[in-house]
Amino acid sequence: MTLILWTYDWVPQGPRGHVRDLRLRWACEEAGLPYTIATVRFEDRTGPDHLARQPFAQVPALQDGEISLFESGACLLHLAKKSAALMPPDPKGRAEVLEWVVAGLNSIEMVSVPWWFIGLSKPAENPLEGWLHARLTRLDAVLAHRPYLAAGRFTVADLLMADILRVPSLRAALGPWPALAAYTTRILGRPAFLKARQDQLDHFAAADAARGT
Ligand SMILES: N[C@@H](CCC(=O)N[C@@H](CS)C(=O)NCC(=O)O)C(=O)O
Repeated sequence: MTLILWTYDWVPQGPRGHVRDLRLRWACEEAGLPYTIATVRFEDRTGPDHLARQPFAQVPALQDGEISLFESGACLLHLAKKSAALMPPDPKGRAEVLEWVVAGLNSIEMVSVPWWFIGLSKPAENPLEGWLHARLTRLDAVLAHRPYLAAGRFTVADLLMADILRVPSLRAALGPWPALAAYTTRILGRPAFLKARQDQLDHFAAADAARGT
């Protein structure tokens, strides 16, 4: 069964290469899972069809036969159950992957996205700086002693964490955390990531051509 990954047909230049359907593309590429890309017109994202698949009018969403899912973390865990390339089959390995996927979303991205957003307005001081530093310091300490977050090898937890950490302003801030910087560079060097990223850039470039912009 071919999986369907939903994204927008078009987004402005800024987020290209960072739209979260990339997490799903990357996972499918790692696992060799067949998928196609389906699009909702950016202007139609608050229409009833898209709200039925993503209640916050966002992307990505995933369709797997009768199953329709939103939230990139939920979609990644769904994909991970299909392939040992993304998550080991043993209960201990699965538990570790689950905790680190949730940690990526709820302990790192929960801080990093608001930190990034506040930073866009270039305040003299970002009030979330200390909070983010504390989280990155702890994560750096974990990765100083092992190459991967869970199960002793690459899993979907690393895919997600590296995608969270690759926001440019965050990567620029990784200097004080050498293990974190090295980890992010290493995970982002994976061919499946490079392909997924290029495919997303090509997808939005094709949308420009179709719109004549
Ligand atoms: N928690 C959601 C966040 C999804 C999200 O922020 N999607 C962005 C694209 S990367 C989006 O759709 N932004 C448009 C909007 O929020 O209206 C997830 O991980 O799937």
